[in-house]
Amino acid sequence: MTADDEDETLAAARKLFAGECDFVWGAGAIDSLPPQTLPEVAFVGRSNAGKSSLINALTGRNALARVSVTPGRTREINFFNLAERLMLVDLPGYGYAKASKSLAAEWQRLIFAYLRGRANLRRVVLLIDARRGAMEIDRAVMELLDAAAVSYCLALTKIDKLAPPERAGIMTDAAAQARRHTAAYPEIYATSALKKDGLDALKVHLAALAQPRP
Ligand SMILES: Nc1nc2c(ncn2[C@@H]2O[C@H](COP(=O)(O)OP(=O)(O)OP(=O)(O)O)[C@@H](O)[C@H]2O)c(=O)[nH]1
Ligand SMILES: [Mg+2]
Repeated sequence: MTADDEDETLAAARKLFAGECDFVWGAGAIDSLPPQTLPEVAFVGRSNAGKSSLINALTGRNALARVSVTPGRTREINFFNLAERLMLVDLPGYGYAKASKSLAAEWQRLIFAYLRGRANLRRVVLLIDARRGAMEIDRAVMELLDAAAVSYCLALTKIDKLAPPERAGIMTDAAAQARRHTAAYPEIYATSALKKDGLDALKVHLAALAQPRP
């Protein structure tokens, strides 16, 4: 790509994410998912990893997806229609220790069923809290995605909480994780929803999956 092409790609991606974005559906069970009308991108990760915050930051909204200091905020699979071109999907977090065992198991079943069975799911953004790195349950999700041949990219979140040298280390670790998994993209996105860092690269990655403009 020439520099001009790159500028154009970035401008188009920014424009897409600055467009209309509306909540269209919340599904609490696998049999209540909306029809598959648009390519979908799902934000997946441990409870409190920053999924809802990242969706808000990407779309420039403060309160599109509900964010909370209490983990376990997002309880349904929420669908946001971005400009009639891409569906952004906010999933409940997994690994929420304080949820009752049965509720945690139920959420996990719902999340895993969605990830395994959604034909128009084009990409998963697997969020990893940069302070914690990938944990056992993240690796289990990566294996599930590998097995289901759902391609995904890793996005580190809350990088504002780390000093630059620590960031470099966690990026190297994440890249090593990605290399070990067949369905993972090698590129790692380092983001801060708080400081609005690292959003452009992710917008470009996701905009490439959107339905072409009518
Ligand atoms: N410092 C900092 N805090 C963040 C960032 N992104 C999210 N947070 C905080 O992390 C907490 C969890 O954010 P959410 O976006 O609700 O996380 P989630 O992954 O959607 O959580 P669940 O829906 O419970 O699974 C909130 O207190 C956010 O304010 C970030 O980039 N930097
Ligand atoms: Mg959430």
